Amino acid sequence: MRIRRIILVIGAIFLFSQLMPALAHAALVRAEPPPDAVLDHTPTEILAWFSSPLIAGSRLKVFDSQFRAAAVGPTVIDSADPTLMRAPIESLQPGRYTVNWEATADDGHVSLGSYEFIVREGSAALVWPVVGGIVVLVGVHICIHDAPSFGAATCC
Ligand SMILES: [Cu+2]
Repeated sequence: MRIRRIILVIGAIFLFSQLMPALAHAALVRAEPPPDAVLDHTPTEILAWFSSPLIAGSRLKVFDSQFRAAAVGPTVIDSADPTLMRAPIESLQPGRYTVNWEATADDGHVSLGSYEFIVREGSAALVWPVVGGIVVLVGVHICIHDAPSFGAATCC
């Protein structure tokens, strides 16, 4: 009975030691924008958190539905949280986007993955014409109101 127990313990230690390197690989834990998110506004930055600390070589890339690369700034590993990598991104048109991540864990092993998010048609494109319309209306109002007292020369 004692020998059998010792064999079991050794077996468990062996199994655990085999699993350890696999645990060190970096897996995506969460991201901002999150996978499958539907956004009203274009994101300004892609953030991705992993299950283990990352080292240089880790990177984020973003592609549109036509597989064209979106303008993404250099990927950096967050100085306060080494499990977080982040990359600034230029304004995105409405559409479906794929984030490809390549995570180099601190054991040197590389893992890859991707997820999608959607930038919804609308908000940014709708807000500006409305704001422009208000500005034009206010301008016209001031012109008409001020015209009699300041004379035609001050009117736009
Ligand atoms: Cu590894």
